[in-house]
Amino acid sequence: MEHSQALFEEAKQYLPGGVNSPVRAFGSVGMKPRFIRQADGCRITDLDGNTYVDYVGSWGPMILGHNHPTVRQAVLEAVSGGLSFGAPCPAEVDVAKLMCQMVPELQMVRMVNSGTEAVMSALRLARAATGRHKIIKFEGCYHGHVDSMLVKAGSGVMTAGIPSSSGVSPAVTQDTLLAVYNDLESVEALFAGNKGEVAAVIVEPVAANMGVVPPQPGFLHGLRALCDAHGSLLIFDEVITGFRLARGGAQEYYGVRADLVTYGKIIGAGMPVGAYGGSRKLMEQVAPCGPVYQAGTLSGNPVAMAAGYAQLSILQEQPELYARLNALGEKLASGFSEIAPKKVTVQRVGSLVCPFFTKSEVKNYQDALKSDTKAYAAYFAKMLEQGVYLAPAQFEAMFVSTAHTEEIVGETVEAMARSLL
Ligand code: KE4
Repeated sequence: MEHSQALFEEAKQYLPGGVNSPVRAFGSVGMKPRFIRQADGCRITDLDGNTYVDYVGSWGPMILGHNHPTVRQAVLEAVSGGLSFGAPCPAEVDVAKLMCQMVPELQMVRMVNSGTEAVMSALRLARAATGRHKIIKFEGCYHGHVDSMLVKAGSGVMTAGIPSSSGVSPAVTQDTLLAVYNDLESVEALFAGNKGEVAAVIVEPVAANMGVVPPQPGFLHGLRALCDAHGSLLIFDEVITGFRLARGGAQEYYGVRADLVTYGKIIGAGMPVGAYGGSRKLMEQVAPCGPVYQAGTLSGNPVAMAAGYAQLSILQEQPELYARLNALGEKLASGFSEIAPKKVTVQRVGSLVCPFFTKSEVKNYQDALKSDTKAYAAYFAKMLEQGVYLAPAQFEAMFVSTAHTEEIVGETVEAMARSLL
């Protein structure tokens, strides 16, 4: 581990915390990060030659596993034609069209370069479309580092224990209203207290940034009804759930229609891609056909589009992969539940799994905060020692891929049992 350690010291000279995204620094588990040299299938290898079964999967994009031959080939072919044109290219139309085929509710999308950019743009469009300013979000949900969303956000913000980031102007967050996940009454109260002012409700249809917190029955349908009743838009942030829960994402999985959806991760297959989309009526308000300005030098980049198209095409052509993915998720979660002591509550939706180190069900941010993050850190360290690479933070998800096998998941459960001894 000396190579990673040495490089981490050097990295800290040039990169804040030695990383380009906070959660990677292993701060929450009190360890030093492994620098990864390569990845293949469900495994990653660090600079010191240690190989791990990977349940981070680059935080979601690697649904087919790392270095998938079809995705790799598509990228190599695209690269030979040039990296970026700053002009329309066929690949971006291919991806947009395929996304709209896979998600029936989607009529039009705009490509951007990250989930954060997708959220930022969707919020702007929602405000323009409704002429309203206020946004309802949920404690513990993470929507990227958009200023107005860094209020009681999940993921790295929650891990760092900073309820919201410094440097965010109060003028920006004054229009952000906070509700409690899985609590429709808290949403109703905000609507009642801000009549005619709420542009949109933005929600992770499965909250996967405070660990994995499923929507309670009726919660998402209830949000749909409240938005309809108050003339507000419903935004599903599907940066994690999009094309993971089903080809049609959470809208298909739960049978609830959102007005706008944000995407990231899987649609880039590991390359920097985000997108937002919805009805043609809404999306045609975006420049250049409408007054909502949004732009990006590398948006729709031909190489990134080639990667995303290759991965999405496999998911579109082989829907049976979802049954396999979800069965692996079930095996992992049920296996862990069987061995987990009373102090661990395992929660799962599809191929998203999270062992919470707390004894009761986690339905919202306050429940999640009861987790014993020190116990999680000890579990993380023991799993890493056994060659299993997990999210270095309690408030994240385990991501299963189609490159994991029944056997590998079984071995992971055995490693979990040993880690809890
Ligand atoms: P990016 O800007 O990181 O591409 O996407 C932001 C984002 C938006 N919405 C949801 C639901 C997300 O989960 C994310 C990003 N997810 C985290 C993992 N919890 C990214 C990992 C990181 O921050 O390093």
